[in-house]
Amino acid sequence: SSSLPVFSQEEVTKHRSLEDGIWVTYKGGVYDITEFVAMHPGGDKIMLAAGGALEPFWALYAVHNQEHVLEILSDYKVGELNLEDLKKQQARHPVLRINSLKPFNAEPPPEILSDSYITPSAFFFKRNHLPVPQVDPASYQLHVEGLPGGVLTLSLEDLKTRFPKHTITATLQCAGNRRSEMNKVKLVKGLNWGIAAISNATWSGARLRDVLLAAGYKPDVAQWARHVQFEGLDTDVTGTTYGASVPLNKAVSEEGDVLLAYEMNGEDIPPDHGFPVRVVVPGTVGARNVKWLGKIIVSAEESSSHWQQNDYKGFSPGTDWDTVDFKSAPAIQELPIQSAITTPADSATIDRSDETLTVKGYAWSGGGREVVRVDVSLDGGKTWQVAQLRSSEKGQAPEPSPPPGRAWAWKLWEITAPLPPDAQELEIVCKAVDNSYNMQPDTVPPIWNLRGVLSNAWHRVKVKIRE
Ligand code: HEM
Ligand code: MTE
Ligand code: MO
Repeated sequence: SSSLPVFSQEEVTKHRSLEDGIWVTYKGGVYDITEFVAMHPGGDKIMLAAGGALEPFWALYAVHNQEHVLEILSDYKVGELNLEDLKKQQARHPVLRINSLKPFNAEPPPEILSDSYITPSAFFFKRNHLPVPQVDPASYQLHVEGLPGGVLTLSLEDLKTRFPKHTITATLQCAGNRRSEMNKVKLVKGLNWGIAAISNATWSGARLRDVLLAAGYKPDVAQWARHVQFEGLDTDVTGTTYGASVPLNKAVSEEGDVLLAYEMNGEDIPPDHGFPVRVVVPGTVGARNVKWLGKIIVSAEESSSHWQQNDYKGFSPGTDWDTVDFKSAPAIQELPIQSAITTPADSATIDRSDETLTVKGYAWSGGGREVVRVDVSLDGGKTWQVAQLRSSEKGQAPEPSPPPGRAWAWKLWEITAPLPPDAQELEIVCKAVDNSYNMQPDTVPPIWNLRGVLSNAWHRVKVKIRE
């Protein structure tokens, strides 16, 4: 194999169509699979990997963990990937739909979300306000300030060895998820996210509670302190860092499960997701889950950052940019009940001969509230059926129910129903219910807001039936 040419990722990514050829990479090898695509037993899905790595897809479809699959692949080898690109590769897969390149913001195609309960890190949505900082794990320091004991400074090693390692499964959702549906009602300010600015992962690290206790936290601190502020190591051109805060009681509660996470899905957190340490505040809007964490400050005040004070707040549909007063609304913390349909895609065509239709999606609620039901309609909301919920990978035993108030992870749902006999078009709708019986609003206009946050109306998808 040493005689094969070496290619850059850029070169591989140019090959994403039948005309240009279809190339993929696997464990540092480059493969031209143009001829194989039409023979693939798994059909069109193979095109999702075009121009990128196979690994994250094969993590979703375990059927590929077989000798004969690797033998087929080996027939198509055309070269090696250069070493630098091999190292960088996993973080940014070309299947991601890019919302902005600088800073990097991207979401996966929706159907990938419901293909696995745990979202592979390569497909996890990426939301950055500022350039991704390169942090050297050997010299990394975390400062904990504002407690009577003075400043506590921890290395990555300290964090890993001085505190018990705790693992949770938690869904992160950006406040701007589904913003594009608000944009259709009336233009809003912000990245035009589809329905996939939400993902689910396992996170491991030290409990924030344990670190605060080690830094001198005692119950009497709660007499003056109300918030825990976080500062990232990412900065804007003026040197200002990303920042956010959460209520002190969430941070110190034994049931809060707030982590200073150094692992995502069992591996070091990838650079895009906050390497080497991010705070994971389960049940809380993505924006408070500060990445590349540099500083923790226990305080009487909320974070003074732009993103805590003048962004990530909800307003009336009647409020515009001339009248908005950001001081008048609280910072978003827990998020409302949410669900969406990941397949079929909007304006897909279904064959009448299929006889049944399978609809899939996700559902999640903030604040540790558990999703207890998802209703699906095939007729725009006139009649409803209850979908099947799942909280583990397909084919695996269901996870035990989380303790009340600590349902941090989403549920995937699915329903297979007969195609209505006379319809030529279907309007598929989903809505979820959590254990406080919170439900989603049926339309967007009453919840429209100028920043396009908290977009959680019933999700609607129209499909055509081909006779
Ligand atoms: C099934 C090969 C890429 C999705 C299979 C099977 C083979 C294969 C041999 C049948 C396995 C068996 O039943 O024993 C390959 C090769 C690939 C590739 C050589 C790359 C060059 C992909 C990608 C995806 C994918 C990128 C998804 C994005 C699937 C699915 C099935 C499948 C969903 C199962 C189909 C079923 O259950 O009937 N593939 N595959 N494959 N493949 Fe791939
Ligand atoms: N932390 C830092 N330091 N910088 C950021 O820009 N973005 C926040 C949050 N933490 C951000 C951050 C926002 S708005 C969201 S939605 C989540 O990170 C996204 O996390 P992810 O990129 O791991 O999906
Ligand atoms: Mo966000």
